[in-house]
Amino acid sequence: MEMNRQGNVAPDGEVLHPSLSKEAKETAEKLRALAQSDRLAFWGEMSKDITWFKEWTKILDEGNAPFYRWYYDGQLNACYNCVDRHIKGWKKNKAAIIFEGELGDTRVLTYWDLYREVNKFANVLKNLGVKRGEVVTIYLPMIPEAVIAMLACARIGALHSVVFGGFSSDALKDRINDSGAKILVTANGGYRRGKPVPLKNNADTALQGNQCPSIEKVVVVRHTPDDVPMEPGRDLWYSDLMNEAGLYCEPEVMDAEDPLFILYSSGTTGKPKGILHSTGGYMVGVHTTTKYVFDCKDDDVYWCTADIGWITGHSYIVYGPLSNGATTVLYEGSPDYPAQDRFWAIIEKFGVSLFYTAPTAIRLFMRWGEQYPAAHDLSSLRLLASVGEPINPEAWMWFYKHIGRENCPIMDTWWQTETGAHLVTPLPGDTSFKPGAATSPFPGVEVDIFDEEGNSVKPGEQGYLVVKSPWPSMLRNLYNDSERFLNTYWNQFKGVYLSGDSAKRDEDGAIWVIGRVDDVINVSGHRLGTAEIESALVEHQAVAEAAVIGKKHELKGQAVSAFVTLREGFTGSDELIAELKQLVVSKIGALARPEDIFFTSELPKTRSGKIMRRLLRDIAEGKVLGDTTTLMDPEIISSIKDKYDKEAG
Ligand code: 7RM
Repeated sequence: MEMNRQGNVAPDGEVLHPSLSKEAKETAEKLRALAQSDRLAFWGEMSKDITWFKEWTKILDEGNAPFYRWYYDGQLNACYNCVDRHIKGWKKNKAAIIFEGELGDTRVLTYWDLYREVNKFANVLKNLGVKRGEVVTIYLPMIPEAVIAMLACARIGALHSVVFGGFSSDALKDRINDSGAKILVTANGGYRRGKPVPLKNNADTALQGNQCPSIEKVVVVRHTPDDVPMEPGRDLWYSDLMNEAGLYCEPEVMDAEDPLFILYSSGTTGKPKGILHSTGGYMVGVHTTTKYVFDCKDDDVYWCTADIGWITGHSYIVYGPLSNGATTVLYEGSPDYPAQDRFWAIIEKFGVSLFYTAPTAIRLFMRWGEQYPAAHDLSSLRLLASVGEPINPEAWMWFYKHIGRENCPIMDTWWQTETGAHLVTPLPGDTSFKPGAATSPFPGVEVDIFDEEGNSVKPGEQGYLVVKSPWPSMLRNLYNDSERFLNTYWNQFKGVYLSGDSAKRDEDGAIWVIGRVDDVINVSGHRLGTAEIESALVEHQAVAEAAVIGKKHELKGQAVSAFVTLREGFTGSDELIAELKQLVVSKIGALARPEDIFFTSELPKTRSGKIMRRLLRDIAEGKVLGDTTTLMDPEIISSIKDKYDKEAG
């Protein structure tokens, strides 16, 4: 039904926006009421949208908390839910994936096409000896083969471990070795702003000299015209294998609690954590949120601009939209290539109706100017959404006005790799939006904000954002590291999930996420651990010690900023700075490159020897120094500040 959808900004900044439809409003009310009256019954009801080979009879097992089990006597297959069940009716001919290459090449895969390709690649993997429960590493650009490979793994019960194509060979090597993958799927290359991304070369570097002993075969998708060396006996062309593969592969019957995938994510200390998701609960979580948060309907064209290498790509490019039988757009390139209106051209070209992107991108668009979206017909859009970091109210309003043209509500979705699916977000049926607030828990999710003692804080007070009861798409464990799983998420407050974010509630109860409380930094919506970057820096012979912080950055949210002490006999220079930046790029990837590196003779430490990064952040951001009472030597910090203000500030 048509409604007058004129936005209206209230004096306090609140945006009064009519409900997306009468139906959306009723749905939101119904979902919230059901979840309120019986949380588990709500999640039971939601699970009915999933096709189960064997219906579950038990919804939640809390016996071995926090190793929760959801729908645990049910059986299903995630690939079957995303593909097979849609080819039985009219959706057989519906576009499942619309791929737009950086060069402007378009490929459309219908559900039937996707079904065929996935079946064949599932057979390829089986022919290569991949068994249920084993791991396949996927290191691909944003091309349909990435989705095909993921779903093929799910079909045969293998776990995929997707490594973001922007990660370096070292990062790839670490992730392969942690997971013990047998097969690596990569491409001869990808595109980034007209330049080739040498994925296969990176893979070769990662594997050279038997550095990844678990890898038996490398499957290479030919995506660019570039020639790459192929190692006989190890490297195989994707197209050759597909030509020989059988057309049908029976989907494995998986238990709800069988793992679906691993995805590595940065944590507070040490190496990235292998976050493990299950099949049943994850599918219910991503299906339900895609359906209700995005109001995803059969005639929508949905576009999420994230990369498949991140959880947003897993949940909201692949599993959520495809499980809903939606059309999902896959774009390989950058927002400014060949021109700064590329996103708006894509929306216009495909008639995108649901658009999900990140605040860092929106801030970039703001800087480029509203003339770029203004030059395009964006009238197909009906709902916008944001993820990755807090969206500042100015960016929210710009998004609302210049992209949504005051006709589209904005879903500011807070969630994490660990949570699998949205946990805090408005719903499309809402009529009042607070720019900058993730707003309310999704129905059936119990979040709270705690002080140090585990008491709920008062409105206006900042505290730890926690989840008080289990939810279906929660991570099940860290791969091969249960102890770290318990320590990171569950040991601060008993029986309560610690997100690592801080937040506050306003007088109306709306939740405002503030940011990380730990040593995780957020660069353009990408999670990086300070520890990873520091250990890359100290590998340089000149570096004695390094402290990395996230410094406020207008576009990226945070920028990597490093404080470095040098070994005896070395002095800081521009060349050394360049070398150190390059070292970080080669160890982790370009997204971790430090924006600035500052040499200092000492780092501020506590009596127990911990580097106080928070004080360094105060210095870098030109703030008044916070509490310095726990420092071993308070003199040091003021001398660093003086030197910084003189040289860098
Ligand atoms: C989905 C994703 C998770 C971290 C999380 C937050 C931050 C994400 C929002 C947000 C404020 C949001 N997974 N974050 N979404 N902060 N508002 N809507 O990003 O594992 O890569 O990162 O991202 O700090 O803990 S992630």
